Amino acid sequence: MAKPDIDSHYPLNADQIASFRRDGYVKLKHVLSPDVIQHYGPIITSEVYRLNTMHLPIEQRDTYNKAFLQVGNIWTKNETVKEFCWGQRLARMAAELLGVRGVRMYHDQALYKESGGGVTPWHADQYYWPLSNANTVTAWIPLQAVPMGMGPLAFAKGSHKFEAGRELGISDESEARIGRSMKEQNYPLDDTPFDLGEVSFHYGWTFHRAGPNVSSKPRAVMTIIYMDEDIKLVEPHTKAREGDRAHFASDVEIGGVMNGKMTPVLYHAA
Ligand SMILES: O=C(O)CCC(=O)C(=O)O
Repeated sequence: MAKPDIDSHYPLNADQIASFRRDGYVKLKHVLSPDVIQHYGPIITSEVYRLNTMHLPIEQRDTYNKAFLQVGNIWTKNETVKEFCWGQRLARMAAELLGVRGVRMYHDQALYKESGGGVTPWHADQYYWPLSNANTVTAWIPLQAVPMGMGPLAFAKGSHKFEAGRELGISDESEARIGRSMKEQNYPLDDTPFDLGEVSFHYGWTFHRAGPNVSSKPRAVMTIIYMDEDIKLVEPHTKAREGDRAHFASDVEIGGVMNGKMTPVLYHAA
């Protein structure tokens, strides 16, 4: 079967770019066609269940593990998933939203919120990443529509400029403390469904969460994390960041550009 279109240009207008930079995220419709989702979705899903190592019943897990099955770096294990992650459309959008010449892959990560899966507590992704600047972006790519009952990703508008709470990993404490401070600081909550083909992009420092999946089906989502092609590795300092360095940058020197074998450039403006 011919490869469905994951490469053509998705023209972003000035308002969409401005709202990403002002609000810390943007939700965009019709980014992926039903054909693309039908082609890649089942392959990603079968890799998630093949590679998943979480086999405890939901009620025996902690809050983090109740939120989703998490399987990363699938691009290194499956050629079709690699093809999807290498798609030029999403990578170019990431570069244009960030306003950089090019982006590298940081990693991919599938996040499957099972039926009965719990909330994804408030957090900011960059807490986990030993990276030198804020030009990082997660593309959150639902592999079906996400109605409210499945736990769509929700954002605190403008929160990427707010620093308190960045030191908290995903936990009951992050849910309580960041949730409280987002209310106190009056950051509006954007908690809305996703259509089929809609994709969101959020900065690494944007605070976000997701509700539980009260539907009878899993919420299948792929994410691709892109970063400025010139971003550097910084001293990890925390256990979580040491883990990321070991996974994604074992061949990069502290202070050096993140140009190791796990983090190739995916898009560079001609
Ligand atoms: O999918 C979720 O529930 C959380 C996703 C998330 O935190 C992310 O993609 O950064």
